[in-house]
Amino acid sequence: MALGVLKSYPNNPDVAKAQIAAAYNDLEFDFEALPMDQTKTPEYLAKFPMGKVPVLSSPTVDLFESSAIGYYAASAKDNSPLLGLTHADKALIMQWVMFAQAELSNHIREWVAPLRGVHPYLKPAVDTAIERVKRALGALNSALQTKTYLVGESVTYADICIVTTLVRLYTNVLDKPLRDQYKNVTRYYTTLINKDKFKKYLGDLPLCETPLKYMPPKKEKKPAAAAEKKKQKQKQQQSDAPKQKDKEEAAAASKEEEKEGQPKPAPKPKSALDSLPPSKLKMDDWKRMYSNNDTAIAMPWLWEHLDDGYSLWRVDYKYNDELTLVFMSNNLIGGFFARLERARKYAFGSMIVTGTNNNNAISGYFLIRGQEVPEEVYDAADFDSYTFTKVDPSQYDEKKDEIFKYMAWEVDGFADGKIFK
Ligand SMILES: N[C@@H](CCC(=O)N[C@@H](CS)C(=O)NCC(=O)O)C(=O)O
Repeated sequence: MALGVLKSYPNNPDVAKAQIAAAYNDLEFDFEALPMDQTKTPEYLAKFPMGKVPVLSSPTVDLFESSAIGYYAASAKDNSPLLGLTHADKALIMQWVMFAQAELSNHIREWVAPLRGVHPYLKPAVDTAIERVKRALGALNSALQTKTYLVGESVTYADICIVTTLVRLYTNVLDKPLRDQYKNVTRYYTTLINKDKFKKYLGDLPLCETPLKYMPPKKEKKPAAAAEKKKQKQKQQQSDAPKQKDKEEAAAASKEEEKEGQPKPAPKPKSALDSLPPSKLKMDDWKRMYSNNDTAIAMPWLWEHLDDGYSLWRVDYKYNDELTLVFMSNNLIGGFFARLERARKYAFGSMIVTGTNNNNAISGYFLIRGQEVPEEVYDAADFDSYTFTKVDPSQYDEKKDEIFKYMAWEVDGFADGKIFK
C-alpha cells in the first residue's frame, strides 16, 4: 500500500528524494501533479502553510519539507539501513541531510532560479550563492576522496538527499570545467544516478553542457522613432537567432523539468498537432519571414498565409500589479519562453513589457498551430499566470493594426520584449 500521495509539479527532484527512499524500503508513494496556483488556496495553506511543493498527504500525517517526507519513507521500516545502524552513523546521516538542505539546496536554488527567470536576478545575491555552493562542493569533494557512499558501505538516506539535491546543479549550471574541479563529487553523483532505484525516479539525467546564463537586460528604451525600435528588435532577433545558445538554455531549463523526478516517463508520443490537416502556413517559413524581413513585409505575408490551421491569441500576464523593474518583467517572459520549449515547433509569440519601473505590464500575441491552446503550451509550469484570449477570425481586420504593433514592438509605452521563435 502506498505511504500517501506526494503532490508537486512533475519531475521535481525533491519528490524523487522521497520516492527513492521509499523504494529502498520496498515501499512507494502515489503521485499527483499539482498546478502551482493550487498551492496558495486557503485549503492548501491550512495543511501546508508554506504554500510550497512537494508535500505529502496521507491518512496518518500531512507533511511539507521534502527531507521530512523522505525521512518518513526511510524510517517506515524498523531498523532500515537507510538511517544507519549505529548511533554514530545515524548522526552522520543527519549531518549530511542537514548539509544537503542548508549548505547546498538553498544556495543552489538561489543560483539557478534567477537564471531560469523564476526569481529576479540580482548579481550580488547570485554570486554569493555560487560561492556558497562551491564551498559546500569543496567540502563534499574532500569527504568523498576515499569513499563510494557518504556513510558506511551502502546507500543511506544521506546519499539520497545529497544526490537529489545535486540534480539542479548538474543539469543546469555545472559544466565540464566546473565538474572537473569537484571530481569526487562528480564520480559519486554519476555513480548514484545510474543505480536502478535512482534512475527509476530521476530518469536519464543529462550532464550540463551549456550552463544557464543570465542575459543582461537591454538598456531601457526611451520612446524612440520606429527605426530605432526596429534596430532594437533586430538586435533581439540576432540574440535570439544565433539563438542556439538561447535554445540550449531553454532546453536545459526544460530538461530539468522533463528529466528530473517521477517514474521515468514513457517516450513522449508525437504531438497531436502533427496529425492536424496541413495548413498552407508553415511555422518555419513564418519564423524565417519574420526574422529576415521588416515587419511591414512579414505581416502581410502572415495574413495572406493564415488559415484555420492556426489561431491567434492575445496573451496577458495576470499579475501585472506585482511587477517591479522592467528588466525583471522581461526576465519573467524569458522564463515563460524557456518552459515553452516543447511548443517551439508549433508556436510563435511576441511578448512585450510596456511601462516603466514599478508600473509596467506584460502582454503579447501568439500564433499557435490548431484552434486550441495545445498541451505543449498549457503544460508549461507558469502557463496559469497568463490569460490566453483567442482572436476570432472575424476580428482579424479590426485587430490587424494592434497585432502589427506587437510584432514590430511599436506598442505605446514599449519598454522591452522577447520573441518566442
Ligand atoms: N525546503 C523545501 C523547498 C521547497 C520549495 O522551495 N519548493 C518550491 C518549488 S521547487 C516552491 O514550491 N516554490 C513556490 C513558492 O515559493 O511559492 C523542500 O525541500 O521541500
